[in-house]
Amino acid sequence: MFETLQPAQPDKILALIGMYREDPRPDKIDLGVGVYKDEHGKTVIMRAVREAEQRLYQTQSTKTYLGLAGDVAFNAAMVTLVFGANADTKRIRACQAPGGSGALRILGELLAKVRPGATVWLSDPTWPNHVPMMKAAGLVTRDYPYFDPATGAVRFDAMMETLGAAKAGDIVLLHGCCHNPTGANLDREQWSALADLLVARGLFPFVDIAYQGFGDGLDEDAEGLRILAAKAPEMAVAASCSKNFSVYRDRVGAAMLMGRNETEANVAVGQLQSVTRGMYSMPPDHGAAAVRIILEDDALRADWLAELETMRLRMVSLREGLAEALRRQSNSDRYDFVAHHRGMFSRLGISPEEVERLRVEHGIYIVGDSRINVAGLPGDRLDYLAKAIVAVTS
Ligand code: HCI
Repeated sequence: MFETLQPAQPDKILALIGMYREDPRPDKIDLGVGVYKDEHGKTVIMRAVREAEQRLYQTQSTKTYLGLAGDVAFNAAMVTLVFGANADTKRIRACQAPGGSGALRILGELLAKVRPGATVWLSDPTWPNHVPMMKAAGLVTRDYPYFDPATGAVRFDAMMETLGAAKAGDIVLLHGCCHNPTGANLDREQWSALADLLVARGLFPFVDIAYQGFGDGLDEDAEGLRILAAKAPEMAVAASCSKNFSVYRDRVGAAMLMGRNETEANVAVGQLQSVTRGMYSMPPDHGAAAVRIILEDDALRADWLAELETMRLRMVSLREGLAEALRRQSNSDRYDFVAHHRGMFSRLGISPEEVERLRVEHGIYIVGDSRINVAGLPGDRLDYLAKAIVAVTS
């Protein structure tokens, strides 16, 4: 059976985890996979998640099936978290999914079911897994310009021009906040202009929001998506709890869709559940149950928000620290964009060979496209890191 198979290409981001682990150098630095780490380099379980898990352990009396949509109270709480308290919830439906990735894939499957072979536009660059996920769902992928490596800014005019020429009915995949891998994001006016364009051209917005709360704040990070929701007749959203609740391995996410009216939204979510039935039936419960307990309890929610805000502010300050260190070491403002970017990532704009030299010569691990995980930055060794970056690039 398997004799004709060729070895699969490893996931380049996940492969870095193993390489870093095997590196014996004590001063190695891991800026690879997108996982939040504290100042000790640890990905800790958040206080509210620990407490919610304890409550779950004490009170859960059965592990019988919940149903295709998963935990319906989790789904309702996620709709409010993402779309906001004033959302038109009559037209919005959600289905719990195994992580943001699971949400992306099942929504991709649903869109391909509605419109076989439809085109989905992806930002250039985008999270590398977007491409195989959308293709596996049966969609055709194309790129819209997004990032200018020379300035570290969004190529907004070029993006609008390309999307302005897309066919009515095409799907546009957008990063809700904290763009992965670049860290460059749209501002409020740009979201608004983009929403007008999508509506005018009959394009379908599909938002991937995996880092809500890691950029400018929980509500601020959802602002673009909410601007879209206020203007667009229909949309889809893949939300992840992996990062903002730090529940990576528990696989917690939500696939959401907004229909033109309540009837269409109900039919669409029913079809989404028939997609999951054909793939894995039901999502895992544990992490979503913990998230639901937090979101429904005022005190736990407040503690979660406080810890999330500490994480966010740490990343903002590390950005400022690295930008300053790079300015000092390079005697230039080439890397100032690192301080203006938001979220877990920035793309430094150095070559794959320079990235390789950072790993081999300095034990510094970053993704081949020169994406750094800001949360992995060592606050007390930023000049050491900046010096190494300057050394391999000059
Ligand atoms: C990231 O690092 O971009 C997010 C984490 C991730 C990476 C590769 C596969 C799944 C998740």
